Amino acid sequence: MRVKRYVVNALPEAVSMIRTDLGKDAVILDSKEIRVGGFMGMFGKKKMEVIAAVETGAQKNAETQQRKPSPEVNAVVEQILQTAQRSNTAVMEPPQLPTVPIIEKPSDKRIEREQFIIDEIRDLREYMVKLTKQQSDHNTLSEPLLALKDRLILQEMEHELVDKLIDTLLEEQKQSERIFDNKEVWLNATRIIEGWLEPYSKAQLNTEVRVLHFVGPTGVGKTTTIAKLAAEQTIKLGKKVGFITSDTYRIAAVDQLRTYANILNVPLEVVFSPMDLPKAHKQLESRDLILMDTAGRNFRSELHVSEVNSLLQTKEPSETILVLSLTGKTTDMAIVAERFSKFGINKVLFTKLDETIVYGAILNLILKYELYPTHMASGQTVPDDIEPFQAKKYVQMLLGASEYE
Ligand SMILES: Nc1nc2c(ncn2[C@@H]2O[C@H](COP(=O)(O)OP(=O)(O)O)[C@@H](O)[C@H]2O)c(=O)[nH]1
Ligand SMILES: [Mg+2]
Repeated sequence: MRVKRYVVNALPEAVSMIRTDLGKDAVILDSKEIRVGGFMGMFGKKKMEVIAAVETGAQKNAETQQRKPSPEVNAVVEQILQTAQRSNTAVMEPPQLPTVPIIEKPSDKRIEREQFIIDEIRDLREYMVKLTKQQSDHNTLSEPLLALKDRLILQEMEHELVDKLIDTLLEEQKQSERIFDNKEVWLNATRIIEGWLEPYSKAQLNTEVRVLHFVGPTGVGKTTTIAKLAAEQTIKLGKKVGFITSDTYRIAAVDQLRTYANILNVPLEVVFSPMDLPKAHKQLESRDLILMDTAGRNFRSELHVSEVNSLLQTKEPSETILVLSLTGKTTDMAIVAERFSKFGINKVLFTKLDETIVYGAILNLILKYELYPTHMASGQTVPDDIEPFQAKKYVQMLLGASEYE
């Protein structure tokens, strides 16, 4: 085996030298960043040290010979190197070219190992493309746009949406033939996101509807929200409200709603199965508005979603509101939203905004599942800690500091 060491500025430089010196069969055994010159190891110039090798004829026949990568592997590596060359990112480590002991006849094990290597290289390639994208963001995005992008990613706004926003801003910037400063980026981003939310921003409770159902996972705040809304409807609007609860899995759950019912002087009906519903509605015939509480279940299971849905069938116009807490995990919230949206539920109420500083999930869910947000709840106090959803206020929370307004 012939081994040669190269000290270059960037990896692509070494690749062409290796090709010329050692031929196309050469492989890179190692590469690392080093410093050349300088004083006691400091202030040196950054360089890359690349060790390459090529097998000699004699060794090729030996039993323990190292096999060079397959053509597929080589093709992928070639692509990676081209990507690196294009992006001029000298510091990117190349994937280590694999050397695998040869086995005389192709065996399952060998195929498996080869597949493993191909997968590894594919992963590396994806990682490199991502790095290149980040690098190119840093090259092409202005400081204010980069800061906005970083913030929105921390806010867990979906990457696709972040990219769409940044692309729109870049386009607007191009048309105005100048670079937006912080204030302009903030104001334009506000306008664009408010525009996205515009179709969903008039989702107050439908006053035509007499029955409102509240569904959602355990502990998100359904019962508390019902109490808050009931207080608003009775005290502020003078409406006659009635409660129904089907949350009979926990005794305490009924007691919790009963306590609010007593305080607000609202009649409460408890139903154990869909069969009890007509009677409950009959009892509450004279009420202007009926708020129905349901049990939180594992709504990642479609069965539970359809079960709760069967409880919500009423003869008269009704509306179902999905309650989601912002303290939930974004992915869990998305699964629940998707399940319920399949059943035609399109209203959502977000709770516990007071317990987080990450608000991206609201935007993601509204846009992805076409959900109309009715309210935002930010605290445990009944009845004060709830307000109708306001896109403007929400976008300010998402984008942070409103000092530019
Ligand atoms: N911090 C905060 N806590 C809330 C909010 N809404 C409800 N909670 C609390 O969350 C807990 C569960 O609420 P509950 O109404 O019983 O949830 P349910 O299981 O969905 O009916 C209670 O301790 C509530 O006081 C909110 O907006 N913010
Ligand atoms: Mg409850």
